[in-house]
Amino acid sequence: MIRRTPLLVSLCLAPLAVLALRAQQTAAPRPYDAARETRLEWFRDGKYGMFIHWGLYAIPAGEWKGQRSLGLGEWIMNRSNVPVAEYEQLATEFNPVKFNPDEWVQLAQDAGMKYIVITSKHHDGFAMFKSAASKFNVVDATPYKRDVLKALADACAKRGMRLGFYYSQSQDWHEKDGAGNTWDFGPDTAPDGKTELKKYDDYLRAKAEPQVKELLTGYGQVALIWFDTPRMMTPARGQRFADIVRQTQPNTLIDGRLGTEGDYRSTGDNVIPPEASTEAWESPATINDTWGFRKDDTNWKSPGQIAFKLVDIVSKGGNYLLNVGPTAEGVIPQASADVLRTVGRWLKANGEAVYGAGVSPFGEEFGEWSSKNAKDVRGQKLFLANNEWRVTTKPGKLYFTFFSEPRAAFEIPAIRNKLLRAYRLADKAPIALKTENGRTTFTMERPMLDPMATVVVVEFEGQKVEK
Ligand code: H79
Repeated sequence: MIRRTPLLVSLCLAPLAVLALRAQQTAAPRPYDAARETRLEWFRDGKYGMFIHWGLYAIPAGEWKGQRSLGLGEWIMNRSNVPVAEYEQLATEFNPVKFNPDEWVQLAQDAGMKYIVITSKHHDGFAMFKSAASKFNVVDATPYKRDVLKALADACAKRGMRLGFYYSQSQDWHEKDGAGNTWDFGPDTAPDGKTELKKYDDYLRAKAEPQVKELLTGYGQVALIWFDTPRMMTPARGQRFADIVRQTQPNTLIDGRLGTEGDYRSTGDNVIPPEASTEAWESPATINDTWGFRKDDTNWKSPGQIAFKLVDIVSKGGNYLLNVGPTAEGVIPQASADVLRTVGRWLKANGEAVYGAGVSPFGEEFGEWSSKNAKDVRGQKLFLANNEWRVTTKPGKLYFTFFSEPRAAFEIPAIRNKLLRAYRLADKAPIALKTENGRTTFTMERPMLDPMATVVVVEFEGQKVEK
């Protein structure tokens, strides 16, 4: 069961939206839906996707009029209260001459990622595609004049990469009736938090709904639409978007932040739940501390950290949607590309433990709830994570991934199936299993083959683990 209230989201969203998000994330398991399960097949197998946050905010890159603007790069218009008329001027400077969609797709492939999700329109309201619903778009408002989503869609189609679009359906700081721009247009709601002060449905019908329809008609097969921050999204409003998606491209997935039920659950930003769930879910995450490019953020996660999060997520039944933030010139920062390629090389040798793999049959390896009444930074019961190893499964196989060298012989958690043999995944070197008093252990050769993460496959009799 996924159950958490993301800190950033709780800090930032209007209280109503927080309730909506929380309700969605703690909803009871849903009835089996065969059509949904079919739509989800590639997603469940793929496990690892590239998120791309790219927009006008890459130009200021975290600095407005010589002043550092703190927070997420793509939030600069909000954090620095930039008036619409002034922010629009950024479009006249957007000319990403180094944008090479083939290189981006090649990077995702080298990284071992199976899908790409790119911002088609973030909260700033700027469309990275040609749109008849708003002139504030990359073709009509910039000197570049080219539809970057189309170029990326073509490159993805050519290379067999699935492509989805992030679309901020609710917040649109460019529009007087969109949610979120309080500095130009006043608050979205009265102090009661309910009475709406903007003609929100006018905005939805005039811009957001037509643009989502455009995304689903002009760019080939769309893997998914990634909605975000469902402020003021009643279930009925959400349903209007769901209907557009289903009627236009029935196989397109809907993420968990539409405001009505989607195809899978989205965790909070950068949140990995402490427990496994068999319902499809995805954790959107940053590779540094921002989504949109910031020139001052070089706090890149290491390949080892990324590999751990990926296997951790997979062992809990989820997907990892890992973000990169290209520069205004259209370049994915070299440091982030290097990290991704290092993890990609690891996946080349060890991907069998990741792609299409099932959840851990155990769970004790995740860690434990603090027995003291401690709370974490989100105000929730503290979970003390253990990061030494994770396990994923396929029929007849357990994949134990070690992130640090076991300090003693490793005891395989008890299962009823007969254990057949063990070997290292990357080089197939056999590993001896030793059974004493019904307990089976193995000892890995030291130093471990890959200090970042070494996978040991344990084969057992039968298809499924019996406990
Ligand atoms: O697209 C990425 C984020 O921009 C978006 N979701 C991911 C995928 C997102 N929208 N809202 N939030 C995340 C929560 C935002 C929190 C903050 Fe803030 C923005 C913290 C700092 C900047 C709002 C503005 C609260 C403080 C300042």
